[in-house]
Amino acid sequence: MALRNGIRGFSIFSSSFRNYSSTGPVINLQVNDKTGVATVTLNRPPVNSLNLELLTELSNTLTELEKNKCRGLMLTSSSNSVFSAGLDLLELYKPNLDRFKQWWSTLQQTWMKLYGTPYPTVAVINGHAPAGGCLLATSCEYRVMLNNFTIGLNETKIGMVAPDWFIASMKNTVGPRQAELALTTGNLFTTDEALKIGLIDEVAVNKEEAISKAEKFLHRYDNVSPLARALTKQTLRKDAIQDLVKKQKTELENITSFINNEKLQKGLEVYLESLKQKKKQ
Ligand code: CO8
Repeated sequence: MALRNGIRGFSIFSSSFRNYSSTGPVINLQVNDKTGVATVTLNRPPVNSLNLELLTELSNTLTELEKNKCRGLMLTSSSNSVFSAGLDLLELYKPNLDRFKQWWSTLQQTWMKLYGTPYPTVAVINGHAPAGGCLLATSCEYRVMLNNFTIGLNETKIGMVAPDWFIASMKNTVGPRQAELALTTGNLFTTDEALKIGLIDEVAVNKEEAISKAEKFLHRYDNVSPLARALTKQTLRKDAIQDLVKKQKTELENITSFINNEKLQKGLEVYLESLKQKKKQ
């Protein structure tokens, strides 16, 4: 499938999962023919939670971009208030185990692809980015965030443990000291706080400015050999990726055997209910 300039969604992938259906393409892809820069927009209202369908489309988009020699990627959201709410908690709550396994493997694959792209990547964070939303952002090489939102790995706050590769992405971004503080407290950082600890690189007042800052970052590579750049990035990031390659099956087995743990399921139920209650207030 050739890339073209213009927004399109993938329709070739199965999009009708029982109880998980969506009304349209959950990923929009726009490629600038002149620069080769792709804008990938997460489009799964209301909060871009990462369910199987969204992750499958994102993963396939990344494969397609790599095949088509993409020169840069901007990852953003179609929402005005949420970049991504992270993993879709409904995939974790009382899951169908076959689907659950497929979902978790797709999450692993998507992370490995995004973290290891040969081309430069920027997250244009135009809304809240908790947990898996923060993972997507920290998998990119650069982050521009709008004011008045929050970002962080809040897993401990909701009684979960972030997998090693979530932690690796955070460590790679803010360093071990800040990562330890951020992960153990489960803190969600405001835009200003995130800037202070290096969790984001720049702040923008609106999406237009954020895109312009992201493009400026990508232009830094105009006179850098794409191959030398890609090999250097691979060298810097390969340990975390190889670590997951080695243990992806074991991790999947472990998490599958743990997912129906009564306490975990009860905790999820309470948390999902609290999100609903918050909405009513
Ligand atoms: N998954 C599924 N549904 C969600 C999620 C989610 N992550 N987040 C929100 N929703 C739902 C809400 O329940 C609500 O549903 P409904 O319309 O049916 O009532 C709808 O989306 C809209 O949500 P809000 O009203 O809360 O939207 P706001 O715009 O007010 O707020 C926020 C947006 C700030 C993103 C807020 O929704 C929020 O805080 N969400 C939860 C974020 C979160 O804690 N995510 C953690 C996910 S877990 C993860 O990513 C990593 C786990 C790794 C370990 C796994 C080991 C097992």
